[in-house]
Amino acid sequence: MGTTAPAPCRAFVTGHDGAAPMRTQVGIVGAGPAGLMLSHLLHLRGIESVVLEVRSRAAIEATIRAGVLEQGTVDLLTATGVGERLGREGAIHHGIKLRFGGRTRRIDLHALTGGKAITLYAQHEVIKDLVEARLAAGGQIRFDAKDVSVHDLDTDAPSIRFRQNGRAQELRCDVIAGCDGFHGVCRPSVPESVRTEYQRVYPFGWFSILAEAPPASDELIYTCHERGFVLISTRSPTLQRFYFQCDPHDQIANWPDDRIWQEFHARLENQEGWRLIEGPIIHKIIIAMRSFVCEPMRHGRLFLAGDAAHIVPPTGAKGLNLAVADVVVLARALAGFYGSGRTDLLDDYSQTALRRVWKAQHFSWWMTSMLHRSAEASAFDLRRQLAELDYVTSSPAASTALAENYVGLPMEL
Ligand code: RFL
Ligand code: PHB
Repeated sequence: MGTTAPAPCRAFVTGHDGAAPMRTQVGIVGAGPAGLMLSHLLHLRGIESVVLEVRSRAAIEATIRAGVLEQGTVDLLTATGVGERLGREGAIHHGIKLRFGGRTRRIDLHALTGGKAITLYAQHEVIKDLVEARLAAGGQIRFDAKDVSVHDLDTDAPSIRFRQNGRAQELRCDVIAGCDGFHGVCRPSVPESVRTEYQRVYPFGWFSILAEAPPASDELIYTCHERGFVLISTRSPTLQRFYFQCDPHDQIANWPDDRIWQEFHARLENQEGWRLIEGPIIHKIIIAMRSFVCEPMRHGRLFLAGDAAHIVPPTGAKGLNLAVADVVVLARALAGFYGSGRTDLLDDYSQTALRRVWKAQHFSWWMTSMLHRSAEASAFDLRRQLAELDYVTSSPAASTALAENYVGLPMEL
């Protein structure tokens, strides 16, 4: 990075068809949790940004994804003034359950982590809260920004080109944050010769449903059954989120509602008298599962954050939380850059973020392999898997390791 911090400047909106290009300090691609949270944190530090989002506001506010917020994510949203509705509507869970071999055991997150917990609050509600906060503070989010491309990354004056309402526009900035998710344009804009990608694709996926039903359990249940994994989660007293392990190439059309409920009942019911409560299914989706990391997370003036740089299988509930942890590191580094011209924090961004990313990768891979049934598993593997679950749920040392990771490692660990 250059050694002098550019002076702050106000973003203004004009096309580049003959008019002056727009200018801001940090150009952010993507209005997911990473992009919106970064814009919010930068605003609180007096740094300007413009967010460019390919989809409409209605679309991003309706996309159903994550549900589990780590303690650190909740604390950050609260401390930065966007946690009011989360505090009212989020459900705090002090434990999770693991079900295997016909029994259910509880991991007491609260007791094992010195009072921490997780909060169930849907990702699209976090998105709504952040969009509202940014717009109320005069922040610029350009929805429906098409054909976004990033340029001059290895200079001090990178730029983003896009089309809006059919008009070609350019946004000049000091720094670009690539927060455009796994399928975005920022990561592929880093030359292949300077990035390394680490990947594991799993031979199974998750069939996910939203059902209008009362809660099936007061806490999440992660189940390892001989027919495959099941997760019982929740969204509200009237809406439940359930998942079962499936073939990632399966088709939703193969799963009429009756067959879905039969599969849940077959995998969940045991001698303990618990029964899943059915209700109308209002959403079905099949999710493929992969672990992925791109290194480094920075190229010149482009900084990648969140799913643009890494993907975890959802079993550890880490993706959104990792995206937030990345932008905490990035916002602090940018504050150092604009505040005193220091560039060391930006230079360290990738290394600092990756330390936490790889720990979350390990945890997500571990939870996934411990809880899913693989077609290639031998009788030995199955016995070993049950022994591991038995150990994890009965040894205080092992349960503490699970709990500490599940509620979230400290933001910069
Ligand atoms: P996102 O959310 O994908 O946002 C990227 C945004 O960029 C936009 N975009 C572009 N904009 C402009 N130009 C382009 N060319 C663009 N290309 C894309 C997109 O429209 C989008 O708005 O990435 P971000 O911000 O990094 O956030 C990551 C999280 O969304 C993701 O990791 C989580 O949803 C993962 N995840 C979970 N994470 C948790 O922490 N806890 C959970 O409980 C949890 N459960 C889950 C999950 C993900 C799931 N699915 C569907 C993969 C459960 C599921 C089922
Ligand atoms: C969810 O509620 O969507 C959810 C919960 C836990 C996970 C993944 C997803 O591990």
